[in-house]
Amino acid sequence: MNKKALITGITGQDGAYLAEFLLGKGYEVHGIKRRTSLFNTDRIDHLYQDPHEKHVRFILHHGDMTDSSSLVRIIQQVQPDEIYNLAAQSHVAVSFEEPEYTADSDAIGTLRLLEAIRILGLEKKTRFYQASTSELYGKVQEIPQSETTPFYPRSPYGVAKLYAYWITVNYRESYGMYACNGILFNHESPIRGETFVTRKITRALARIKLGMQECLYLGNMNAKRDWGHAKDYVRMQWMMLQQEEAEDFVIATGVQYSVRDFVTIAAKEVGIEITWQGEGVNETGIDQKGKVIVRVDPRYFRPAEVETLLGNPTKAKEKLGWVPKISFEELVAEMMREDLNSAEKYTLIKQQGYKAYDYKE
Ligand code: NDP
Ligand code: GDR
Repeated sequence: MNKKALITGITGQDGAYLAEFLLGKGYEVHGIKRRTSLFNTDRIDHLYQDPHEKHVRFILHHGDMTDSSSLVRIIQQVQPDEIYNLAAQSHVAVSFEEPEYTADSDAIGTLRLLEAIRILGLEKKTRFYQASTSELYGKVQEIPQSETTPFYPRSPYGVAKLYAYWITVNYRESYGMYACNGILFNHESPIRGETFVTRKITRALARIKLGMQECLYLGNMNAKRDWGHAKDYVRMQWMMLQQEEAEDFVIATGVQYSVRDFVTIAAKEVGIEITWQGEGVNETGIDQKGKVIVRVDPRYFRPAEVETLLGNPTKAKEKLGWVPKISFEELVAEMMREDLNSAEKYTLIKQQGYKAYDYKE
């Protein structure tokens, strides 16, 4: 019998990579997808299997983290061996604009899943992974951050995830469930959402390179992050559910760069040398022809900022033998290459008089 995994947030960056990874391990993979007016399955289309065929191992269910009835129904039907709770309103800046919804989906949504497991009597069968985050550290109390560093979240997103973290620990301790938190630092890829800073940068630089856009507008250029590749991080999510005992782990590279560094390194990949001038809201990035291609727009500043994050992944290395396989430079190069390809493809399609619906101007 194949093991069954249920992934919430399967249409997201991690959901797509994890589904692919688990299918490769022979799992039957079930995913929860919320109703949207368009398909919104771009990241998982290559995994789709016609439900009319025999031996289908990839199955989608309609459900929502804010709707207990759907979660209970799906878990009852699937009887999963493992649940990966990746669904979330995951954008920190947006959480300031939609704080209540963020709490409902990210905090209470996690409680709904844990309660569903309990109500259905699956505490001993179903293992639970919670997508916790380095945003829990927020205003950092220690450098680098490990499993024992105190939390100090700085956004409605971080606070919602703090609840989700502790309710996962609480259900483990109260009901003997195998439930654990992966405290993951930022991880990126060519399928990262377009409004997170890395993807925003690689997408814009590709367009600037091809003359499709003049300038890239960013917020806090000094913010520092510990950026890894999503493929390395989903492998770790699975590893965390294969242990004898459930434990929480920090997953990070242990190296940090600023947003400015990211822009400089990504630009080099496409042959653009950036010189930085000015500071704060007046900072600009100038290319070798003297053209300003990066400006600061205070619209992208957050009401409270997380200035610096740097993870200490020693526990994951020592206990699970996990080390990231993809370097920062390889990550940036891959993202840059993919965004350049998409922009080139879009230009060609447009030149032929067609519309490319999957590319946003
Ligand atoms: P994405 O934003 O790419 O994906 C989020 C997923 O959650 C999407 O499938 C989205 O669906 C789904 N979702 C959002 N709200 C609901 C809802 N109410 N009901 C059902 N599904 C919903 O995030 P990532 O893949 O990058 O991250 C995965 C998880 O890991 C998230 O919980 C995130 O907070 C957490 N995390 C991410 C890190 C990172 O650097 N990527 C680091 C640490 C933690 P839709 O496609 O319809 O929007
Ligand atoms: P983050 O990622 O908030 O760390 O959350 P994001 O890429 O949005 O921001 C990283 C840093 O870059 C600064 N920044 C900008 N950010 C965005 N989005 N757009 C800009 O124009 C811009 N300019 C500067 C931000 O201020 C910030 O300091 C991500 C998400 O995936 C979360 O779900 C996850 O939990 C954490 O990573 C770990």
